[in-house]
Amino acid sequence: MNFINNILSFILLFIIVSIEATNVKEGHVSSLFFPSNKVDFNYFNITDLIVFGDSYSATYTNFETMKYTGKNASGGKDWPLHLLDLHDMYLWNFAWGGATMTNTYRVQSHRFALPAQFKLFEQRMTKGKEFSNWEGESSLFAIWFGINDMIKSTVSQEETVEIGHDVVFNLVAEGLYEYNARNFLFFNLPPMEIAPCMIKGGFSHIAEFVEKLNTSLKTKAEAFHKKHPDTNVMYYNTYDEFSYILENNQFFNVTYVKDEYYYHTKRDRRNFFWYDETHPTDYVQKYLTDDLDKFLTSHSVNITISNNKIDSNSNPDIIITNTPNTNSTINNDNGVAIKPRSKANLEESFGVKRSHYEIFCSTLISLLLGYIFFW
Ligand SMILES: *[C@@H]1O[C@H](CO)[C@@H](O)[C@H](O)[C@H]1NC(C)=O
Ligand SMILES: *[C@@H]1O[C@H](CO)[C@@H](O)[C@H](O)[C@H]1NC(C)=O
Ligand SMILES: *[C@@H]1O[C@H](CO)[C@@H](O)[C@H](O)[C@H]1NC(C)=O
Ligand SMILES: *[C@@H]1O[C@H](CO)[C@@H](O)[C@H](O)[C@H]1NC(C)=O
Ligand SMILES: *[C@@H]1O[C@H](CO)[C@@H](O)[C@H](O)[C@H]1NC(C)=O
Ligand SMILES: CC(=O)N[C@H]1CO[C@H](CO)[C@@H](O)[C@@H]1O
Repeated sequence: MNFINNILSFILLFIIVSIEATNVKEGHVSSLFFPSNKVDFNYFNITDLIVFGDSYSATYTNFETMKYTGKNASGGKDWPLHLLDLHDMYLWNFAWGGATMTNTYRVQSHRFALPAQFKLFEQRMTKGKEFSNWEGESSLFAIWFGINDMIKSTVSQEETVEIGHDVVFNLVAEGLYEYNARNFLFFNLPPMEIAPCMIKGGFSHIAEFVEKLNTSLKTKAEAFHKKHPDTNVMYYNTYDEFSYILENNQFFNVTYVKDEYYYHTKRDRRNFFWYDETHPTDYVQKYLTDDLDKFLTSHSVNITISNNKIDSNSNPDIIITNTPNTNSTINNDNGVAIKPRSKANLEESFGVKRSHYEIFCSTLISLLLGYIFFW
């Protein structure tokens, strides 16, 4: 009897240890923050979000007016609009579906590959241009690329990473720095090896491709910060956050982690991880954004600034139109002013989840230890 008990407790212990060991952490936990030696990162002082990317980030901006439409490939809001819900900011979004870091390794050029997005930024937002009313210290520059590069590149993985990241860092990040950008947010690649498009498309070695892109991005982001120590450089780990959502899919009510909502539109979209074969749903985008917001908040100095841009926009009922160089409107095409959130709201996201899990684990472990010691 003792022998069986012994075996049983070892099995139980083994199970608990392996649950702990394979447990993926939320994205913000393993994300990296390289702080400026000159200006502390103050999330509460950030009034402008400037985005470069592909369909994961796109809100489809009219580059004449810089208004965005909210058109999307996720069924709802992508992360920039979710982040605006959590943190009142202007959005200047250059991202476009299908965009790659460069056209040089594509058969068919994309109209808004990263160099073209950067050129648009220069034409619309730099000194003397129509939308130049932003400052480096209160602007956050986000760059998320690589998914289409994995699909479209005609050169080797190594060359793709080298050529693509040369554009990201030497053309765009350096260029933005010259224009006084000081807060950089680089997104790594999510686990695209499990995306239906990769599986169905018969792409091989995608996990290796993701790893190469992520490793290079991390190294280059750190090197960029070393070269410009007066910048705040952030490396946000979408890979871990997506993995975390998939691993804890029951908590997130994401019942279907393989099926695409696109083929089951009668069901509830919130229960799907994938909207279609390439894109996660807007709900997954929301969970990602909650974690990103947590990351940004946790690295912020907490000096509350009385800022015209935000204070004058505090009436959620006013109908707004987008006017260049004003400090009282948010450029939302739907004409709805975005309600500023209080600091209390910023802190609420997911506090409960972690602690329930921790309580569960520690209770289980103490029960087990008690059992072993007393028996
Ligand atoms: C996202 O796209 C869907 C249809 O493609 C549309 O119904 C929805 O309004 C869009 N979401 C936003 C926030 O514009
Ligand atoms: C807030 O941003 C402004 C630029 O808009 C900058 O001059 C100021 O130093 C920042 N303040 C803090 C406390 O970060
Ligand atoms: C999951 O569904 C339950 C019940 O409808 C709800 O209370 C909970 O907030 C949902 N969780 C998430 C992350 O949306
Ligand atoms: C600022 O506040 C957030 C929570 O709101 C906290 O996580 C973070 O550590 C604080 N930063 C500093 C520098 O105190
Ligand atoms: C910014 O706001 C102030 C007061 O809120 C106002 O006097 C000023 O004209 C505004 N500036 C612009 C460019 O709209
Ligand atoms: C497949 C792979 O290597 N993914 C990695 C992407 O980058 C993050 C952070 O650097 C890692 O946690 C993932 O393992």
